[in-house]
Amino acid sequence: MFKKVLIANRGEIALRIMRACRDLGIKTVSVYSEADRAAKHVRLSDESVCIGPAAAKDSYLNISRIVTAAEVSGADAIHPGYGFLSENAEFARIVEEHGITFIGPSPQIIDIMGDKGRAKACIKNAGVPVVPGDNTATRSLSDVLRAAKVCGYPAIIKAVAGGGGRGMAVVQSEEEVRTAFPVLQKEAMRAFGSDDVIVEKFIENPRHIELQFVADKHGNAVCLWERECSLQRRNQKVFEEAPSSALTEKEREKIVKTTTSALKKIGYTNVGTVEYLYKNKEFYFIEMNTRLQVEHPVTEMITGVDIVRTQLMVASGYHLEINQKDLALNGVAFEARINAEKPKTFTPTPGKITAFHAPGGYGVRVDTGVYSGVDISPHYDSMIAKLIVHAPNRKEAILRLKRALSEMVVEGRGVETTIPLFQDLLENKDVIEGDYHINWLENFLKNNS
Ligand code: MV4
Repeated sequence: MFKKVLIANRGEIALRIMRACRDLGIKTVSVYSEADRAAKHVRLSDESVCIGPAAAKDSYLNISRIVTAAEVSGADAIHPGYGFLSENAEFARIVEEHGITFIGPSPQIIDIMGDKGRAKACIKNAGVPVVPGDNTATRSLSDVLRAAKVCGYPAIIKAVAGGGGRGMAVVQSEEEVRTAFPVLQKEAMRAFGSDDVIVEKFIENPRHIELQFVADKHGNAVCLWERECSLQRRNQKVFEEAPSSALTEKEREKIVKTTTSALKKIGYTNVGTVEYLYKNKEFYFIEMNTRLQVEHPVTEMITGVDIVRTQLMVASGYHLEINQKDLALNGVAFEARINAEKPKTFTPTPGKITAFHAPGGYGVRVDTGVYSGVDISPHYDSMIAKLIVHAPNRKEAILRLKRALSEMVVEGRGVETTIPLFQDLLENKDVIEGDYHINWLENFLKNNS
C-alpha cells in the first residue's frame, strides 16, 4: 500500500480522498493555489504545497508544478480527483514516467476513452450496445452527409475530442448539416485542437443512466449498479439517484453483465463510469469517464462500497475484495448538488460564507469543503456541498432529502444557493415518480422561471 499520496485537487473531493487515505494509514499531501490558502483540505492534510496563483491553468491544471510537488514531498502516488487533470493522459504518463503511481486507469485507456470515435469502436467491439451511426472519425462534409443519410435524421454530429456537451450539433436535414458542420468544426478545432467528428442517430428525450464499476490489476471487474443522472441543465448534473427507478431487475442484470464483460475484455483497471442513453428499454453507449465522479457517493450508499478506498487498494495492486454475485443493492440514494448559484438561472454567486450549518441524522451525508468564513472563489466551480441521503425506498429517501434541505443553513454576502430549487423539485409529481429525461429540468425551469 502507498505510504504517501498527493491529492491533485481541491474542495470536497480533495477532502473525500484525504479521508480515505487517512483511514488506510496513508500520509497525505495537499496542493493549493493562493486562493485556497485557508481551504479545509489544506488544513487536514499532513503536508501541503502551494502550487501557484488562483488561476487553474497556473495551479491545479499545471502538470509540472503538481509533479514537482509530488517529487519534493516524496509522494508515491497521485490521486487526480475529478475535473482538472483527472482525464489527462499526458499527465498520467508523466506521473508514471517519474516513478509515481497515477491512481486511475492506464494512460492508454484514458487516451482511447477521451476520443468519442475510438471509445465507441472499442466498446462496441467488446459487445456493448452503441448509438447507431458511423464511428469512423471524419472531417469531410461528404462523409458527414453520407453518414447522416444512413442513420437518418435527426442526427447528431459530435466532435471526437468533445465532452460534457461541448462540440455537438443536432441536425434535422441535409441543409442543416451544410450550415452546422463548418461552425462545429471551427469550434472543435479551437476548443479541442481536433475537428474530427462522428455522426450518430439523435435519440430524442432519453434518460441518462450510467454504470459505475471498479476493476483491479488482476482481470477482475465489478459493476456497482447504475445511477440515474437525467436531471441536468446544459450538461451540468444537478440531481442524481441510485438505482434508476426506470430499470427492472432483469434489465439491470443484463446491462451490468454486458458492461462488466466488456471492461474485462478491454483490460480496464481502477474505477470508471460507462454513460448510456436509455430509451424504450434500449441502452446506447455514449461515453466512458475514466475517473472518479462527483456523484459517486450515491453508489457508495446503496452498495456499502467505499469507492475511493477501492481505488487506492487496486492501484497499489490488491485484488478486488468484492464480487458481483455478493454485491448488495440496498435502498435508494439521492444526491443534490448545493451550489452557490441563483436557483432559477444557475448564475454563480461567489462570496464569503458567513454561516454554514450542515444537516445530519440517520442516512444523511454531506460532502463539503465549506465552513463559516471560507470564500467561494469565482476561479473554480461553485459547489458548496453535496447533500446525499439514503433510505430503504425512494419515497422515504425523498422525505429524508426534504428534511435535510430544511435543516441546511448557508449564508453569505451576496451568496444564493440551489436549495430552493431542490425544494421545488421535490414537490413535483414527475420528480416524485422518477418520470423524467435529460430535457425535463430545462423544460421545468422554462415553465417555472
Ligand atoms: C447524444 C444525445 C442524443 N443522441 N447522442 C451530451 C454530452 C455527451 N454526454 C453526449 N450527449 C448527448 N449525446 C445521441 N446520439 C444527447 C446528448 C445529451 C445529453 C446526454 C446525457 C445527459 C445530458 C445531455 C444533455 C444534452 C444532450
